[in-house]
Amino acid sequence: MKKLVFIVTMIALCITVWAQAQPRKDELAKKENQSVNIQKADNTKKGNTRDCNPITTFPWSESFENLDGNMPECWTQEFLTDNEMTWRNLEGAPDNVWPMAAQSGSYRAVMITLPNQEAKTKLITPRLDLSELTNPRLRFWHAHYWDYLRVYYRTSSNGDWILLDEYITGGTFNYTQRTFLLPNPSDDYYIAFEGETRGTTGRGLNIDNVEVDDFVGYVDAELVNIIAPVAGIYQNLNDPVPITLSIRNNGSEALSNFNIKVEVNGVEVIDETFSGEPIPALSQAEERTITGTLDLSAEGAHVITITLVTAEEDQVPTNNTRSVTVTNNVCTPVTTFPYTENFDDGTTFPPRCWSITHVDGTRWGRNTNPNYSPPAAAIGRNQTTNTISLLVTPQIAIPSTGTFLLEFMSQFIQEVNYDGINRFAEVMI
Ligand SMILES: [Ca+2]
Ligand SMILES: [Ca+2]
Ligand SMILES: [Ca+2]
Repeated sequence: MKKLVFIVTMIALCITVWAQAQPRKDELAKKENQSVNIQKADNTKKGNTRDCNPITTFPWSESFENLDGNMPECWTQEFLTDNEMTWRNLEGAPDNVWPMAAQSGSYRAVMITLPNQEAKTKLITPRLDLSELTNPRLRFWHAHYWDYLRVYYRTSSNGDWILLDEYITGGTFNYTQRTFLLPNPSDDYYIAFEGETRGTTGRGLNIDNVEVDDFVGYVDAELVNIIAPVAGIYQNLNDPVPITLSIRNNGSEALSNFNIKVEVNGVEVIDETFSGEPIPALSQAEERTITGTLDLSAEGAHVITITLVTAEEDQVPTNNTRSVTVTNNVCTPVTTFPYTENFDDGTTFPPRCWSITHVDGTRWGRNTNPNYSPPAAAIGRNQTTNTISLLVTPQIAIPSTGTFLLEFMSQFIQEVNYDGINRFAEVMI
């Protein structure tokens, strides 16, 4: 018997030596196939769920570290294409993988094919018993270029996979963390990361730091953006100015118990209890217009600072406040003549009480080229053909008697660049 084992070993060694002596062009493919076979065998052994108890202790996480390059126990893989390509536990960047490292630590799960190969494989977590959790939350990091990633869950080992999210537009070039509340928790729950490699341009799919925990008692209201008022210079803001906010609830429970505090130049002008529909837990940003409005009719710059103040302590108070500056010019009609604007004062453009209407993309600006009306002129420049923009004077109260003359200096410059595609036209006043 010992002799037989020896002979078999010698034959295996000979095959290995022969394989190593093959031409270089076959080597990469062979290496890949070998590692696939090893992983398949490994998965069969380690992915055998008969020996795997469900995960019942949370937070639960998988960092893919300290596994001697094996995939973690009780994770399984499901091949969806004839090209059975496994997810592997990789360090560094073999096979041209991008990114070239793990998200943290040294290892992550990677699915990559050789150039011109396409494959689809699900990497499936061990069985998770979520029955004791109030708000089971999934977090994971992923990165991939061109290849596709889809994330699924199922609520029993023979249930249908249900799509949680997909990342299929160009890729996620740098590691990005995703967070989800897991729907329909059960005691036989699985999450699948489905990689789809897409031939020559893809550089592999990377997953790291998969975490499932019970997301409870967490408060984080975020003021994502002040949608209105929009920062800028306005004229004669005499009407009440509405406030529209983009609010995201990063917390674990629906958010309704908070106040919106508004200051203008450091003076509180609104402290309103939120009265709209509650914003769901872990929501997308939602747009809400509050009841209070602003009086910005006074002349000058108004720094508007808005803060969300939650009833329970906010875990991330740094994202609760945003500011926007709205400058109001109180403009009265021009009544003194002659009236002149030479665009030479460089402090603001357009000059006070002038306005610009971007009808179709032309940009008006001030230019100090000495060839123009020294030392500066208003320049309207378009970079595509046939665009229109209006540079508008202040309101002029022309008396009903007398004769009033409009005079302006202008120059039209047109350049067509050598490839004949873009046209740069300038109008100078
Ligand atoms: Ca890791
Ligand atoms: Ca917050
Ligand atoms: Ca001038």
